[in-house]
Amino acid sequence: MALSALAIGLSACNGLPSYGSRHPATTQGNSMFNLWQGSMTLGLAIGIFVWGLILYSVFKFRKKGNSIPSQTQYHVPLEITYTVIPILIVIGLFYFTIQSEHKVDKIVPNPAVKVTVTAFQWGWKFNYPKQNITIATTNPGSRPTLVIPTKVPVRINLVSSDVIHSFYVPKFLFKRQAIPGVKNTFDFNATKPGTYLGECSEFCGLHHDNMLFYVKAITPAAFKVWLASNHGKATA
Ligand SMILES: [Cu+2]
Repeated sequence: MALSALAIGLSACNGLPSYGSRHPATTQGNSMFNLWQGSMTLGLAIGIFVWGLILYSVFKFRKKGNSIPSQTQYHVPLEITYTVIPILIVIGLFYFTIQSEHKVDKIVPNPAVKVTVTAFQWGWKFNYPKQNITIATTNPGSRPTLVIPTKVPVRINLVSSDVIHSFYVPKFLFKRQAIPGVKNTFDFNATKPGTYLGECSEFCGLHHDNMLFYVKAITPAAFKVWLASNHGKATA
């Protein structure tokens, strides 16, 4: 527990390797990224310890003759120790996972902008109801852009108009299903300006692979200008 707390606590200051993960572009993604770094570091530390013990035993206790070596089974304190330690590790990992999950699923009362994202066969529609802006896939394979401000919370209400799709932005380390008849709500805070590729990650029919889109994060000031110049527009 102390070890997992240490590993996951350490990862918050980002001195640990990424272990093959993308570096996320949202605060919610950062929380998952830190959990991943901490869990991987802890797993690696335990792995090294166990491999060390195995190698030590292999060399130290090689067959040295025909006498039966000392028998150490039913060593109760040892058995209790190696039952309790893994339980504490699992409790530690569970605790940090729940914490991260709460951060990712947290809905703020007043998001800076609300967007209704509709997935359909085979494309996306991004609607900003308050500003009356709609951006959607027009011809098959065109990639609409979801424009969002950085730093502030963005609310997404995700729906589907036909079958199950999945909203996936790899750089956000985030994926959520769009289910007909269900509204899935989540927030994200983009940390820096950039354009990130998004995709549908639920096989939803023949042209599933056409369901690509972009998320473009711009500064709040630039976003204000963008909203004003696109007010009332429906574009592709
Ligand atoms: Cu789809």
